[in-house]
Amino acid sequence: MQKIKFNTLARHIYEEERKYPEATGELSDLLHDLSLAAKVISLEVNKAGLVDILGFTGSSNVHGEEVKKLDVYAHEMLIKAMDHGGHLCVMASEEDEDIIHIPPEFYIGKYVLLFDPLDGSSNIDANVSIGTIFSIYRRVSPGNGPGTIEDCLQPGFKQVAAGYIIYGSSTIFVYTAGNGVHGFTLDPSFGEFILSHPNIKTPKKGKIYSINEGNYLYWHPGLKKYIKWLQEEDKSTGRPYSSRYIGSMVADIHRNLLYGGIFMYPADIRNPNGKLRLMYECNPMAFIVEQAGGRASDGKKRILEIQPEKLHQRVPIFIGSEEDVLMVERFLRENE
Ligand code: P6P
Repeated sequence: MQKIKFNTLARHIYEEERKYPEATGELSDLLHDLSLAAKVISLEVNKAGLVDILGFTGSSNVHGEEVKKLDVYAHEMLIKAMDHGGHLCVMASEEDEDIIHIPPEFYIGKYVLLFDPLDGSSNIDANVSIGTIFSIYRRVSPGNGPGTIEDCLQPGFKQVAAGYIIYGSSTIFVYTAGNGVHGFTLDPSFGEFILSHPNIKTPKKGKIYSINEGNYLYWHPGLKKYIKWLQEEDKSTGRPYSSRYIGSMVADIHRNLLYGGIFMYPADIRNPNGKLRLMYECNPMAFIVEQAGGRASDGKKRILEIQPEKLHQRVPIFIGSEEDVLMVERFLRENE
C-alpha cells in the first residue's frame, strides 16, 4: 500500500493551481469556500439524530435558532458561504426552482455553481450516508453583470470542476478539476480535510451492480436481460455480481468508484427520463467517474454531451466501471 503524503485539501488545491500559470486562484478560492460550507453542513448532519434526544423544540433549538429540515439548512448554508466570495455570477440549486442571483452588494465573478445541497436526505433518519454534490462552470453569457440561465444550462463537458462531500462514517470531500480525482477525509479534531484518496482510479470492471430492483416490472427488456445475465454463474466473467443498493446516490457511487461496479437509475415505463437530475447529480458524477477512468451514459449517449434544456431535467444514468457500462449499453442496443 503506497504511503500517502500528508496533505490538506487547502494545500492540494493551491498545489494544483500552481500547475496552471494562467490560473488566477479564483477556482481555488471557490473550492476552498465549498470545503468550509462542507464542514458546517457535516457538523449539522452529524447532530441530526440528536434533534429529538436533546429536547430541541422542533421549530427552534435551545439556542433559539430555528431547526430546519437538513436539506433546506444545507441549501441555505451553501448560498450563504458562496454568494459573497466574488467568484460567482450565478448559482442554481436542486432545492430551488429558479437560478439564484448574487446579491447586488457583492462582486460578480466568472464562475457558475450548481449544487444538490443534500442528496439522499430522506435517508438521514436511518443514519444512512448522504451527500452534497457540486458542479462548476465558467460563465458563457457576455459582460460582467449577473449570470443567466444560459450560464447554468451548459453541457457537462464544459465543467471546470465537480465534486461531492459524503457524510457517512467519516466526511469525505472528493473532487476533480480535470486533473484526476482526489479524496480528503475530514479530521474533526482540527477541522481539516486530509488527503486520504490520492488520484482515485476506478477498476475497469467491477463485481457490484446497484439498481432499485423494485422497478423490475417497468424496465426496458434489454435491462431485464442484463440484470439476469449479471446473476448467472460464470466465474470467467466474475459472475454472479453482488447487488449493493443504498438508495443514496453519493454513497452508492462513492463505493463503486473505489471498489468498481455499475450504478444505474434507468428510464422505465413510469419515468421515461429516470429520476436523477442531469445538472445537479448526473453531470458532476459523470465528470468525476470519467476522470477516474470510468464511463457514464444515458444508455446510449455520454452524459457529459447531453445539451441541457431545463434546469431540473432528469436523465437515465448508467455510471461506473467502463466495461460494465459498455456491457449494459450493448444489452440495451441489442434488445431495442
Ligand atoms: P429510489 C435519493 O432520494 C435519490 O435522489 C438518490 O440519491 C438515490 O440514488 C435515488 O434517489 C434513489 O431512488 O427510487 O431507488 O428510492
